[in-house]
Amino acid sequence: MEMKLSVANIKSKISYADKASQEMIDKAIKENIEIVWNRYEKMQPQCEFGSLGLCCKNCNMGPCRIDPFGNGPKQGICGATVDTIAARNIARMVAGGAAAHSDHGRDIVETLLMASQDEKSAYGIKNEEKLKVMASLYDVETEERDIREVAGDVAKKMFEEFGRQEGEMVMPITAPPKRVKLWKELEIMPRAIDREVVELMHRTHIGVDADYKNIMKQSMRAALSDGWGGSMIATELSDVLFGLPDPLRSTVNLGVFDKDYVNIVVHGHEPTLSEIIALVAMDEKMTKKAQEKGAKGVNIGGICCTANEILMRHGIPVAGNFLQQELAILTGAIELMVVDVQCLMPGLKNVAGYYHTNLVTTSPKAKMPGFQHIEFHENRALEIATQIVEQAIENFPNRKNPEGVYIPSVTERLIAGFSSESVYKFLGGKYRATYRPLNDAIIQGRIRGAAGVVGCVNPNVEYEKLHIEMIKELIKNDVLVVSTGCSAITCAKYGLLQPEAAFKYAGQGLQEVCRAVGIPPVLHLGSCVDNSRILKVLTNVVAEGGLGDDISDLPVAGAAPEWMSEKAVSIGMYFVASGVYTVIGKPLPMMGSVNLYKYLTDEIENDVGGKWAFEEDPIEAAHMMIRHIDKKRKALKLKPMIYEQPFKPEE
Ligand code: SF4
Ligand code: MSK
Repeated sequence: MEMKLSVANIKSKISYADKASQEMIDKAIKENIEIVWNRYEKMQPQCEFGSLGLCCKNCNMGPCRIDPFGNGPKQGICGATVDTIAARNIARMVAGGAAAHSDHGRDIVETLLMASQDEKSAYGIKNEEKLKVMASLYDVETEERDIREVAGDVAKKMFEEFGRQEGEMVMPITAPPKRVKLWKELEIMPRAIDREVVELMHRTHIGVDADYKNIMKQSMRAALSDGWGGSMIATELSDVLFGLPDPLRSTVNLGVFDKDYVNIVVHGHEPTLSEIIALVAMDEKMTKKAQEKGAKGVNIGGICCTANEILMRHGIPVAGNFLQQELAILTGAIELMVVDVQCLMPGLKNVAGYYHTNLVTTSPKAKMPGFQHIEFHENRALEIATQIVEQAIENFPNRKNPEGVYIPSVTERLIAGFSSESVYKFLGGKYRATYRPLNDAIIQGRIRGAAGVVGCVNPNVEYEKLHIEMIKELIKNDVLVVSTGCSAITCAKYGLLQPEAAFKYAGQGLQEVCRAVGIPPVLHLGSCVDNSRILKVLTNVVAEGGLGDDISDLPVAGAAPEWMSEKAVSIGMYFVASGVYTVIGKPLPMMGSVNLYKYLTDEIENDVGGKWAFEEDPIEAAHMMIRHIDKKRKALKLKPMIYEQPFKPEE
């Protein structure tokens, strides 16, 4: 009975999903293998106190929960009100998200430092130009100096961004000057990443900050230290070490695996290991070894943001998004899945138990029961990557049921690899890199504005529907979409990252722009930390002129329709604090506090120019963004949209 109910509910959650996912979920149901959707079902009903942000366990007098409707307690044992408790809960989510992104950034700085000191390092400086831009920002001398020396000094200066005890962070001063001035006036200019996260944890300890607005103020400062700090450092230095992404073609979905090959999944977030694994897997020696074991070669497919990192720079196919990590193993064709940090489901162990798949953790920060641990050290990158690839090859003959291997023959073509720099080139034309044509297209009413649609996929909503329906509605209304993370992978699976998508789905104005420059209506800007690229694009648009002098003036909006991680809360908070109207699907877990709800969705706009909105219906959410974009267009006194009549897309 329980299983039947569960199957019906799961089916209702995946009816919109891509064919490959549907096939693999059916396989899991048929073979009675528990996956994330089953666990979600078993968890119902979920705790309402938690969902509404009314539960506190910040000290051992608690846990306490507030009863918003009945005659139950209205204060925690210490006297904390619903506003304090809900605000502290959101603040701690921001702290978790900012910490995760920024620790990723710190790892990349360490890699740069190591590359600068060790001539034999597997990592080099691929993008000297960008390193010099960073050097000039951090006051590092470059004239007549060895590039490694420069890299070493830049890395040391960037370390200060994490632990500086005096003054403010350097990276956020790259924001538009008016925005920086506002942050300083509001006292939310971040001072140092670790400091802001630590202070947020301090303030939310029992008996410290009980003023919900003051807690949100520090939440914004910590989030800004992520977006304009840790995440931006991760992006910029990944470009320095691994090269600036350039638009390229690739494919996506579980069909990227091949039953005749040794299949390795790289999953997680950091590019340091996956870059080298990709390199080793392409080595002819590895092909030979694979052939000795009866395979044709070695094949790599990525999941989550690790996938985005190696897609953006090498065009390595993407196997899937967050909710496809278990589905990949269900093919029975995965010899090894290697993970680093973030968005890794411990439940992978259960699925892998039915197959021959080796699960390998590599970060000392992320060990998991049932996973083999092969610790990754950047100074032995090649050796460790080789060990992992060889282990996968050795595992090829161990497929439990070679006849039962099933890989859905579903793939989709895509174009990825956009960056704030390549948007310059593309939209600016080949001869003069500038944002002028993009600004002009907005000013003239060909493009209505731009939207960043980013973030996770979540079993608590209809899988992928919210992303796709929202994005189609936006581009139909001439809104250019930029995307990152699992949202971008989702767009790829539905063909939205192909130039032809403009002719199928975009309004006439956007379609004309896409046709003129040969871009898709949705631009893949990279991984979760690469949301910092969106901040750069917005800054460049402001700098180009004609659309106001701050990010909050621009006809733009942001969204994370299926968000689930704490990182998404930090991302949302730094976009809001940067002046962006940000719509998420399910509300933040704080709806039990009317005051906090009012502040985050309304009053905060008076402070920072951006605000939150919650809307699960993707079409309505898209129209909320469009209405906001139109409001900004009106305030800028821009011309009406050129094509006012509803446009019939080409067949
Ligand atoms: Fe309860 Fe206050 Fe302790 Fe939270 S901090 S658990 S509200 S006593
Ligand atoms: S991987 S944080 S599920 S986007 Fe960056 Fe995807 Fe969300 Fe993880």
